[in-house]
Amino acid sequence: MKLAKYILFALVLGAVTGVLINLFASDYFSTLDSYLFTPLGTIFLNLIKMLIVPLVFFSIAVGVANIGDPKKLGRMGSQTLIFFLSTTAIAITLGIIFALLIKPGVGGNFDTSGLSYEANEAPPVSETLLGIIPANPIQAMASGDMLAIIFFALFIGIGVAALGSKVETFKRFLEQGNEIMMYLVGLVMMFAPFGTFGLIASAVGSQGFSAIKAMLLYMLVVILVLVVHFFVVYGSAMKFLGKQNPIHVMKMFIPAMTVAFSTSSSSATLPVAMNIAQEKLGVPKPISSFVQPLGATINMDGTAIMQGVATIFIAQVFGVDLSVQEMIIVVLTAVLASIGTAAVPGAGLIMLAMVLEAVGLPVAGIALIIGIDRLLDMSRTLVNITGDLTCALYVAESDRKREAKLAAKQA
Ligand code: DAS
Repeated sequence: MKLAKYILFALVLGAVTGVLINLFASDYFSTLDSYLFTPLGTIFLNLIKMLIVPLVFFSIAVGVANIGDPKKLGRMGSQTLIFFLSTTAIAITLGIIFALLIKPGVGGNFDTSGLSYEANEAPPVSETLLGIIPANPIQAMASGDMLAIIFFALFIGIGVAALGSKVETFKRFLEQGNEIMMYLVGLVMMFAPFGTFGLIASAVGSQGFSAIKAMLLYMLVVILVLVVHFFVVYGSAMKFLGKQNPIHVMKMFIPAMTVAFSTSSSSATLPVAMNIAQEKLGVPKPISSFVQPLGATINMDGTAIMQGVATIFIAQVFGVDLSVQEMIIVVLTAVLASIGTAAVPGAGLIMLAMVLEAVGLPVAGIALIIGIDRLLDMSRTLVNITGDLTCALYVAESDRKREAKLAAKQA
């Protein structure tokens, strides 16, 4: 927990530094950013990113090999997917409801003339889903294609489980590779306070306060829904489904939350999140290494919340009244969009274009929110990664209950 205190201190120090420079020394920001903040942040980000692909590969392959029983794997997979899709649907519905009630896009003097936003072509969801099967797994690893890496590791794990003692040495290699990766995550986390300081100072220092003022109500609605979803939906799921004390879980998870907040990247946070789940929260390795990498890639409740609020906000700014059917389309599209959202900074905005197009809203409306999106991205990534942990706690508890029942039957 000592490290968590240092990271939190670094986070606050970075934010205060960013604000002070923004207020009193903005002329020096770019120099400080180039020679101090960005280098610190980049060193930390690259150290973590260096571990993601081998960690995800080793941990999923070993996890699936240790699960062995395909029925158990199938049950775990369906529980995980049902949890992910339902919490994401709840998230976006909350976003829509709060935006309809608070009306952040009504009354503000938003100048919509001349707005333009070049939507990066988001890959169609069908392409994302088909792309899960890697034609070239080495290429998938080289390009960090997480879904393809997960699929390939799953297959390797199934093969190792099926061949059993014949491939004992290879299984030991995978287990030792996973141990080494987990150790290196702990080592890299020693640098987290410096990296967090640099990333936050750079992100806060680069924000124009005028943009924040104009979009304050929109930002407050997104943050309010993120907080409600985090404490109410995840808190209840941790307590009633994961049978864990939510306060204890959230305290233990602080280092991962701060890495998510400072990097705005679920995939960069994944190694730390898995390390905490396994070492501090007792989630069995096979479950943590299946649920969390999958979640970091396809489960993004925080992003879905932003997409729900942003869609209603843009509709209000442009004076469009969405029908109930159109809102249902928004929910379905955003759930699909969150599957296709890459676990990197700003990816949620790219998929927002897909949601807006689905209900005929002007994609140019994204230009209204892009200026302050980095600050919101930090908070929604923290929610995204916590949702994955919550699911892992639920699947672990459900597995524990099942094992206990089987043991009682055999007794
Ligand atoms: N930053 C993304 C993530 O890593 C989420 C987003 O862009 O909305 O989770």
